[in-house]
Amino acid sequence: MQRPSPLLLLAAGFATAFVAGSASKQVVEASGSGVVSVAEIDADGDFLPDVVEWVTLTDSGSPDTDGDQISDFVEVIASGSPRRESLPLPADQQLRLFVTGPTPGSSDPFTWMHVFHRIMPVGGVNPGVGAIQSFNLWLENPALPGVQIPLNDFAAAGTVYRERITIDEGIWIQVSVPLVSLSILEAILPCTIWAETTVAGQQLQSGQQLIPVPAGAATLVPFFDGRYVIQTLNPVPSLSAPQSIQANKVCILTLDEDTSGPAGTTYVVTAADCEDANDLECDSSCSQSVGWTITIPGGTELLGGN
Ligand SMILES: [Ca+2]
Ligand SMILES: [Ca+2]
Ligand SMILES: [Ca+2]
Repeated sequence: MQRPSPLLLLAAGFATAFVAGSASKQVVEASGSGVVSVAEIDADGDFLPDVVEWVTLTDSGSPDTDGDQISDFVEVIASGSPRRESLPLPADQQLRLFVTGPTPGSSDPFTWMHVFHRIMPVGGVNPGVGAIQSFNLWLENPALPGVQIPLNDFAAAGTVYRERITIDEGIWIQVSVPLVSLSILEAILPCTIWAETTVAGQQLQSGQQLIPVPAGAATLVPFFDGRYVIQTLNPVPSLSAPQSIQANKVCILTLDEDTSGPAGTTYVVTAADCEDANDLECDSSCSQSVGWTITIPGGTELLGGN
């Protein structure tokens, strides 16, 4: 019998964190916990926590980054274009998953997983939170092609639940769970964490690609016009002043599909342009990323929109 790989053991431990945490089934209402966690800090009140706006490349100081009168939350949950003016997308049952890293200088060392739903009325009737009929979470890694490692028991101590009922944009739900420390997460990179849910009969999927970069863990963010940005999971502390944050340097990458196999679809970076994102600077070494290859379980289709 083959011994399980260290990767599988690490990932199993990752899943165990959920199982162990489920014993208490502690779900904390944002307003009732008494302790404000990073998953609840939402400076601009648009329902996306500041830490999530870092990985979505939206402005945590503005509820409408691109000023097109459509809120950041609505554009992000609908896989729209929160950084570029655009027309409204159809409002429907929706799901997005994000993983964020610890904030430099914070006493909270955990990475977090955030799952957002938007639930819309069905046939003129608002089905409420009970419309969520099934929920699955799993992790995939290119080293274990075709294996879905379940992370199913979606509750842990410190879980944050937030809900907002809007007039014509549905019910918004956030469930955020503290995961492992960043160093443990980095040990199992690269990987993709997936969520699949059934809402009012519709099956929805959302995935977050996590990759190792010199600054730590990062994610691939759909940016605009089929291009992507590699963004760190958390702000990177300045080397000279650890309590301050380095400029968020981004490169906009063009990916061309290369090969497809059991481990996922492999893309080659064929162009890397510097472009401002919310006044963020581009890295002068951006062009060096041309020629990189990135393998994504399931391909880019399910990573969301722009
Ligand atoms: Ca916000
Ligand atoms: Ca915002
Ligand atoms: Ca907008």
